[in-house]
Amino acid sequence: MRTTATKTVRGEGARLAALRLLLILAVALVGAGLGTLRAPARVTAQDANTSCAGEPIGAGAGAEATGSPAAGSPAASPDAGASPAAGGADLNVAFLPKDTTNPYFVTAATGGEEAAAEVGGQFQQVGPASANAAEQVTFIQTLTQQRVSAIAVSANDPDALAPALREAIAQGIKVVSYDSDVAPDARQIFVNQADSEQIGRIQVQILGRLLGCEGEIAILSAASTATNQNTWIGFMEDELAKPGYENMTLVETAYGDDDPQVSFDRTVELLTAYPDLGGIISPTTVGIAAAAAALEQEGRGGDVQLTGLGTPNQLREFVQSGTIQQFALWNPVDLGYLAYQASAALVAGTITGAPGETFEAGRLGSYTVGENGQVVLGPPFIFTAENIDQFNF
Ligand code: RAM
Repeated sequence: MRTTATKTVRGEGARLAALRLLLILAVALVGAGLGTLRAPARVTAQDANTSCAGEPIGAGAGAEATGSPAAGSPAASPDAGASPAAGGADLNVAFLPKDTTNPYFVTAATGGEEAAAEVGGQFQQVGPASANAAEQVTFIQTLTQQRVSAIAVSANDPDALAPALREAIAQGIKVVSYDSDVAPDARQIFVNQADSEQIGRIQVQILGRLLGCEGEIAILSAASTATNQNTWIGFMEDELAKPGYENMTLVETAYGDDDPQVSFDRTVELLTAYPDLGGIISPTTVGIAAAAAALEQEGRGGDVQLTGLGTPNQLREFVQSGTIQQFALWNPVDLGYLAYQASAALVAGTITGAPGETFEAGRLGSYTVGENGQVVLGPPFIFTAENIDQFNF
């Protein structure tokens, strides 16, 4: 019995050892497979944190690009540094996003609501159902007639909205632009999600690394008049002009109008027009999600590299399937929260929009108004397969 038992134990031991070996081999093979999936064939031995121009990725404007975009669904702290003077019946802030159906703005609105609850103000979000500047003008006029205390607007066009916003200011309404700026004399504060230069450059830096600094690339943007995307594209082109990008060529900038179907169609058209296309940058959460779906439908996921700006919730499936390896963003909840806090501070008279002024933005802490009335939320964050599951927005 003992012998048998010993044999059995030995036999099990051998089987276990064999299983362990198989497991190690399997892990190694899966690891190698994942490595292939995550690192496309064209990637060179380049340092993963260095751009094609030999600079640290995300560098510039004095901010680290790897800071966390904070909690996915931050819980409001009941006594988190509210601005008491700003609350009350007089504080009625209206958010006017590019469009109200875009999940990015729906998420940002939750931050606005959170701040409103903290400071005791009212919150409403109104706007067009699709990204449309003319319709935004009509909403501005209506809000002006309603005499809201502040309008926080993300502009589909910096100039088309300006006359109506100037009229609102003339009537004593405070105007904050957030996400996408308007002409500087048509608002008091611009709440920028991150440094525009850094946002623009980081997307080229990511794609350059994925492509080993060579190949044809295209940009799939939002509306052709969108202030934020056009500013970022300017910095993308500047980045591409640096030494190190000689073998990367921007073949076209297409516009999907922040419309999922139009963005999808533009992506398919790009694939047809440029059979050798190596990568696409889509600096819009709507565009990048639609482009990822189009790449997968066309069987080009993982073959044509895709990066840009997106929300973790919209891109999770595409990161899991390997169509997207890296993309950037900030926390839209915090953006909405900060836009509301800045509006409240303007209404309270704590700030006027002059450079150097400071105000308390609840759980986000203290902010200083910079040049040109700009308040910057924080650095952009790079999402990857490794960290995406930590975020829920
Ligand atoms: C879209 C909008 C928005 C932009 C994000 C990244 O949701 O165009 O303005 O900031 O993408």
